[in-house]
Amino acid sequence: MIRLYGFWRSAAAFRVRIALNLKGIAFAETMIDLDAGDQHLPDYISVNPQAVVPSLILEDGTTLTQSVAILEYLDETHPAPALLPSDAIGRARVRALALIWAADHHPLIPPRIRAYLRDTLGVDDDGRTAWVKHWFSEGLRIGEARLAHDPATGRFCHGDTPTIADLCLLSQVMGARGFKVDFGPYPTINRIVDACLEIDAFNHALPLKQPGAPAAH
Ligand SMILES: N[C@@H](CCC(=O)N[C@@H](CS)C(=O)NCC(=O)O)C(=O)O
Repeated sequence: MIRLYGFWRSAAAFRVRIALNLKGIAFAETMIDLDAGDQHLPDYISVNPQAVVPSLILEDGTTLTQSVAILEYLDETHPAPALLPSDAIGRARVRALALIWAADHHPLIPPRIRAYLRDTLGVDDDGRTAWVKHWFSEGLRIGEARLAHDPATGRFCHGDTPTIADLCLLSQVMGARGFKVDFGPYPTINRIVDACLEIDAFNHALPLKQPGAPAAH
């Protein structure tokens, strides 16, 4: 069976979990405790030398890394339901939206970044929280501006079926909620998130529903 290396709180693993669920692909998940630093243990480094989750181990033993590359692989090998539009312009729009969150904003907030702010730059708790909330809010502000008045936006980020843009949006939104970011200014995003969470594949993949998550948040 396919094995996902993830962590309950990991935004990048969350994206992959949603895609596996949407496509009905059976998988087992091994949780790498990022709070305990288990991503740096030799056993995991031998899986993913970058010391991050997710990693996806295919049935033939091939290891895939980088969540967006994994999403594209899953979409190519399991085409239904499609997570990318059938037209090139649509695919470019969806990838551009996905990369706002997965490439421009998520990389500013993971544990290794916060550890560097604390240990090397001496940024205190309040400063690190302000940093994280700022970059979450920026990703949401830019996403809202891109989505709100674009006729290509539908029930979801692109049209009326979920795409990889929605997976990347949801992963940022759940992290931002954890940091109590104000969602008032983002009505289009709130509407899309509600639509996603009506789908079991999204719901069952939620960070707080994974083993190891705190019972109440
Ligand atoms: N671009 C990578 C990001 C991977 C990443 O940063 N994962 C985080 C969890 S969401 C992680 O494992 N962080 C460990 C650390 O920062 O030490 C992807 O999309 O897969």
